[in-house]
Amino acid sequence: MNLPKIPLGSWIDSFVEWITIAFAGLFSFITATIDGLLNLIVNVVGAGPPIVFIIVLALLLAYTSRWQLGIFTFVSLLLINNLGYWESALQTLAIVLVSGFLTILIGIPLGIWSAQNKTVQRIVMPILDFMQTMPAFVYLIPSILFFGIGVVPGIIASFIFAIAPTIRMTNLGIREVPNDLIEASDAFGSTSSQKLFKVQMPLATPTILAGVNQSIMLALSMVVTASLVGAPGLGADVYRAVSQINVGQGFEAGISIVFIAIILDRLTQNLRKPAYGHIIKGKYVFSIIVALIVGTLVVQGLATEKDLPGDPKAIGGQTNYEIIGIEPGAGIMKQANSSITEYGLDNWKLVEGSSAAMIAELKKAYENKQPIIITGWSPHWMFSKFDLKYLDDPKGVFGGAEEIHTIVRKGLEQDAPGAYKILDQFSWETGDMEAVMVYIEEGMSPSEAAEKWIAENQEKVSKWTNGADKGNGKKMNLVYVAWDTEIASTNVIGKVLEQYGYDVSLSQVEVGPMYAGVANGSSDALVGAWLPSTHEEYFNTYKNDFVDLGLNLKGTKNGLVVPKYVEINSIEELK
Ligand code: PBE
Repeated sequence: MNLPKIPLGSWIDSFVEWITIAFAGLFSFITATIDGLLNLIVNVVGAGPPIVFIIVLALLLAYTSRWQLGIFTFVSLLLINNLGYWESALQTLAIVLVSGFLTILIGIPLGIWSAQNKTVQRIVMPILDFMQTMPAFVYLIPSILFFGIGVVPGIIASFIFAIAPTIRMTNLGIREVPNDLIEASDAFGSTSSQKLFKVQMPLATPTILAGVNQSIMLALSMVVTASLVGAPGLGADVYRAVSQINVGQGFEAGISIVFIAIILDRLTQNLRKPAYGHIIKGKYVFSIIVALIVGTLVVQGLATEKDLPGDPKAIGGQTNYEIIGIEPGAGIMKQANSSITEYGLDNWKLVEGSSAAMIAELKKAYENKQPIIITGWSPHWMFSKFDLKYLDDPKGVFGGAEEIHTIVRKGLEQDAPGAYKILDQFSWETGDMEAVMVYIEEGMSPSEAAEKWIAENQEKVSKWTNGADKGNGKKMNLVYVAWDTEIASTNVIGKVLEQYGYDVSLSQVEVGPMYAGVANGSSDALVGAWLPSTHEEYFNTYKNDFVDLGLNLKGTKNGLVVPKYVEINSIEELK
């Protein structure tokens, strides 16, 4: 059968585009509210020196879950602080608390509603199944378009992923209230709200809280995923560690997440029946906590009228002092961080995420003529699609024009001399690479774009394959990172090798793993080594374990990029 492909993807695209425009106002309201809530929490928990918060939380845990848990909380939080993950831990805690709060706010009423109404239940339950099984990553994509890069899309995606248990357990809890009790309350003539609040809810509370506890745990499990779109915290630390193959850092951040999970789990499980509830009444303890929170807020409100420095009309105020970055392990991220120190841009922060998320953010800002600063590089299709400019970099932090090198594993020359020769002879110009990138941006798949470019540039390609032995089905693996430049080059050279008889597979990985893969021989080659400065560190770490075949392209550039309508011209003007 030869049915045409159903354009499901493009329908979803148009639908999302429509929502983005139609509900722009609502989305900015939600973004601002969640951001505000989050800052509030970060400010309260981060108000005093860490030790104050540590002691308060340890006492609370001891109260709800016995003294052993109190000691565990005290020691594990001290350890997190000692390892240098305190700020991150607070961010993560705040993210989870906000997701948890939203879950309760929306999940419990929905659960009650579906317990009272069969039709609602029939509609809600399959939707919940869908929400839980759809890979959570997928929610990130529209979330970026709706809420921009940063913590908010991360929270929304976590919330969608995590809300199901709260709704389900609330529904279940209320339905499980024994029928004779319901009949009794009916017989006494209670109204349905009396029945709900005096009979059903109190009896269902343990089940509902178990659902909330599950939701909070699920939200915590989303922190690493959320960091892909720029949510800060321990999740971002883990992601960075993966990106740079930093085993030690990954473990430290990971164990910090485990500690937080244990603390939150025990706290939410025992909140209703505190271990020492018979000694001090729960309501006193919780009043003290509330008083502490309110007190901190009041003191802070009085002390901090300051807000961010400078003129709100200046670029900093308009962009929230954020430079939109890409994958944390990218060389350009290191350069962007040193530009912040070198130019003394103390108020600014670099948002980590991914190239795709950055581009989405650029598109959105560009359509609304809003100022934005991104980490940009050329060749790149964004320069042909948007009117952009590099900010001058008088201190040369982003290095000068660079080369892209081809690097292969040791032993490839003996094992696959033909492929080695092709990789060695592979060389093209920025215009070539840009053409492939534009094809992809216009909707072709990377492999179609590569095929099209190859068909149009037979002469160039024949110079690469000149004198090389055919592949005869020999297997070849190429590694690359999902940067537009590398997607283009890797697909082209992959296709050329394939057309020359090799059985080629492409693996998309993070930056560190790309270098490590070729160095340890698990991959055959990479064609995206930006040298000498962008990937200097990775190159130096692994240079004795692979073979550098020299450049395949020259004349690249990295820097901070803004749309032309932004009125500054130099990084110095960010100060
Ligand atoms: N880039 C594109 C990469 C190299 C290729 C500039 C984003 C980097 O910064 O590592």
